[in-house]
Amino acid sequence: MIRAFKTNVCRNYEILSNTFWNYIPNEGEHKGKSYQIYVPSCLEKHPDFLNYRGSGTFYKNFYAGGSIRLVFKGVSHTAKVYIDDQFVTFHYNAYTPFEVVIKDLDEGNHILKVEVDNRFNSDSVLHKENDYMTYGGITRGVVIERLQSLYIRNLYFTPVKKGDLWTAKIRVIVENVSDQDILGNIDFMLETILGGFGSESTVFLKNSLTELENEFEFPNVLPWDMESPNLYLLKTWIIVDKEIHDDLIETVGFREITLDGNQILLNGKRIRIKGFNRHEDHPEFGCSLPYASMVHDIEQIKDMGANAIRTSHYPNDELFLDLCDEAGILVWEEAHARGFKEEDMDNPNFMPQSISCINEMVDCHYNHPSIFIWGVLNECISQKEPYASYHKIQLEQLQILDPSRPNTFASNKHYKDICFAYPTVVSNNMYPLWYLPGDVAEVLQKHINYANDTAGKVKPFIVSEIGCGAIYGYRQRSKEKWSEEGQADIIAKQITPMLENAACTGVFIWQYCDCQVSAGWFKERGRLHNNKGIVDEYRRPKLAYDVVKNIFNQYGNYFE
Ligand code: ADA
Repeated sequence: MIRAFKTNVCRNYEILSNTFWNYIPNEGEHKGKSYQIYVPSCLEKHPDFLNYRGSGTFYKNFYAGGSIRLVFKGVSHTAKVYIDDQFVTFHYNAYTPFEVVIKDLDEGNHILKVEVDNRFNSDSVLHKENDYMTYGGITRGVVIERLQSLYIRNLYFTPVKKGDLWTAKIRVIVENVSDQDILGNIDFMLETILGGFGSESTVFLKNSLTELENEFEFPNVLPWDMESPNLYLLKTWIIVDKEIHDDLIETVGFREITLDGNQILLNGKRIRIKGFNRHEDHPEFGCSLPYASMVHDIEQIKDMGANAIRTSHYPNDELFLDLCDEAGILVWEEAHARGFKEEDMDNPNFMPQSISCINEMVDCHYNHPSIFIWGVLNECISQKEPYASYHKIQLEQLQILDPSRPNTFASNKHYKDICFAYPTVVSNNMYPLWYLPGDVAEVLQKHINYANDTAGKVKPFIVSEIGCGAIYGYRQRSKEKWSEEGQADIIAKQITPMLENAACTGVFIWQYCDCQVSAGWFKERGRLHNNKGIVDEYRRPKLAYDVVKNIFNQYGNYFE
């Protein structure tokens, strides 16, 4: 399963994942041995590769011919792809999709070979020892598509609210993979099927360009919001000589995110964030969670009364974003970066790798109505130059790629941050009563005041992290540190002031579930886990679960 809905009816495609691939490791005691490894999965969940850090090669046979497009939703973390031993593409970063088009392939059997490397070294800035686990392997789905001479490469849908009327800007990118110039003879047809209540609007466009952009009116649609996440299928076809040549389908929702002073508005109403940070991590599946497990996460998160998820600290599997679209959960999607120090940001690969991640994230996830804000650079060096200017560049890049959504970065530089002028929303990670003492309400107000003074004008303010740890099953009525009672007590004191302060848009609890951390973090983290989950890594609720549920349910999704 690649997406939660069918993306093509006409285009011929085959899902190459959801089955076993041959795998040969290049390192360690099993070097050179041949394995059958399920794709998608994390290598470390196989009994022979528990702590594997190295390279290895995956093989898969396929039958095809003509022009094909290979799409990888996620390979962790560096991939070199070959077809019949011919190099076809390279990609770095586990958490963003990539694709390659191969023309004029002979009709017949072929071998797809993917060299996968999960080692940490100076070439890899984004993946390093960190407070979460970088796994190895082909961790998300793989698809092969057979293309005709023209195909729809992408589709971008931007809803706009004009009073009571919804319009949408629709941009379609078409590529010609043939040698012939056939651009003058194409009819594009955009058909929007307004599923659910039978209304339909069809627009015919003649165009000779490979990129087409237009704004359309949709008079009878229902909006997407947290309470009623109405989704529609946007179907796009290319018609050549009156025949359907290619198609692409996306789910879309009509909703608008705007900013007004310190307020974030969804369809004109001021939202209150009751959110969770979530790592894609599970003791049995690593970062390669099966669909049912993602569904369960969303059910628990909603059960606790939450309405938002921050994809800390990297772009998520699109299946999870599809589920958020369906569940009406607001998503802060974040480019890949956590806690970079000066030496990381000095690495010449830092900006190119970060910008690629931003570009791929926005390009591939643009249409998800659930994504209400883009984020970059969690807890990096934002208190001095030249690192501050890297924040500026990355936030500007988000603004260029998608002016329809706010953007932000999560700062922990507290009263020294010099970057608050750059994002459209200011966000702070803070851990009063855990890492630092202090009255929570006062600490919050001090942060807001500092942001308002330094950003030059008032912007919305989000608490992007707050939380405290507990080891599941460790119970002490004295509320000692690491006990479930202790966590339940502190979390109540932490989140209530965040929800009470009208200058604060809301809070993302750190974190939804306990997650494994990489070996280099052993000294910092008991059990090799970050234990601040409100549920443990198996999703067993700690005592704090009902405390959070009770508090979140006292506050609505919107400010009155
Ligand atoms: C930071 C960081 C998280 C996590 C957290 C913690 O704020 O952004 O990734 O490391 O602290 O548990 O201390």
